[in-house]
Amino acid sequence: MPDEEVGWPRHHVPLKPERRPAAKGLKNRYAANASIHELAEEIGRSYGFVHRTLAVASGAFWSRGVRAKPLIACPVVPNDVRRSTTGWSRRPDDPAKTPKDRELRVFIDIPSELEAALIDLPLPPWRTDDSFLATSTMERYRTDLTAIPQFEETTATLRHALTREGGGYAVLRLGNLAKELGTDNDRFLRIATSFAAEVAVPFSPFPRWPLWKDIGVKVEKDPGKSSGIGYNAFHMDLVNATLPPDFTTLLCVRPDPLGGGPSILSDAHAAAARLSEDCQALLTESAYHYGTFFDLFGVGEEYKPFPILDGSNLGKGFVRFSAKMLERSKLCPEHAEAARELADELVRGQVSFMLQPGDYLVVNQRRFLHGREALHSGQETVPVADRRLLIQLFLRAKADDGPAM
Ligand SMILES: O=C(O)CCC(=O)C(=O)O
Ligand SMILES: [Fe+2]
Repeated sequence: MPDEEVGWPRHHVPLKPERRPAAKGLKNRYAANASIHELAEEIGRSYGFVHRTLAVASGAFWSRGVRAKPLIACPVVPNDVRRSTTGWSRRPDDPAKTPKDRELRVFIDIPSELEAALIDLPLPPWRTDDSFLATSTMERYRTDLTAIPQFEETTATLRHALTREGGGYAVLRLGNLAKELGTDNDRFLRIATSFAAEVAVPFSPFPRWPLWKDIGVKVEKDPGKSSGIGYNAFHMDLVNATLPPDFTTLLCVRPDPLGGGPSILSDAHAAAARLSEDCQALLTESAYHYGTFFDLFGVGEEYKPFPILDGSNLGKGFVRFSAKMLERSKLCPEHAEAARELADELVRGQVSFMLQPGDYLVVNQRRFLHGREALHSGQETVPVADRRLLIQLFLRAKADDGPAM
């Protein structure tokens, strides 16, 4: 493999400042075990280009087997890799791209022809059935949307990004639709819901809440929790349920106007695989707990205590973890230490990017854990109506999708 052993550049020309965030993103993906070939395919550039960029960005390479250890945590890439540099991404309908290129994309643009058709599409309101999107709505949306050219290709790209080997998250860029229709417009939300429904079945675990739940900014809340202003550490949503949502999805209505709060993602299985066997063994013990469980629907029972790793199914299934337990749950010292090592590995392998208005982040909770860097200081000076706002929707895998998804 050409990317197994790579030379150590001794002298290098510093990267131009505008290239640095993108280069850091590549470096993080490489650290998270993506190969140079995969990275080249994802961003639509050559192997040599990625190789040179990584060489200049890190000054060194490690062979894939040993490189985890020398990595320095790179907590923030302040800008979205693809948005911050022009020429790094090509649209999915770019005829110059091969089908393979198209399928390896994590940031997925909506082809302009599809965008135009969606803006005019009169999708009907949805119905729910016991907190799940009704089958009749799923079928109706599917019929209306699959009639539009490029819809099926785009949703296939999305599903592939979420389930391919090493994959597990994607950002569908609905920004133009959001600008055109407005994010508080029912039709915009129906379009987002129809994309979600092509991945899995939308549902709300909170019986009295609507399908989409607001995540705003509350200065008075525990800063490390949802809608708090601080660092929201790596976690899976509803970690203490026997059946957490298979996917968690976050649609950005407004980023932090002060410029903070990049999203962070990390491959949970890759992080666990870098731990020692002793540490992994501790994580397979039912010694962990986090949070409360109250009035939830469609996510099974409360799970307490739970193992972080499924010992009978290592490398698959949920890595049932929230780094928030390190500060908020009482754990015995050796189990706490193993959990801390996992949290460190997640940070070492993380990618980060800033969600822009209309960006729709979809995370396969069986593969990746998510979180968010702190918002910028000074949130109390921002009027509530101008603060960062995401809306969240959970998805349950369709029965025929199998456990590996
Ligand atoms: O604010 C974010 O970007 C993530 C929020 C989150 O993960 C949560 O509320 O569970
Ligand atoms: Fe979350």
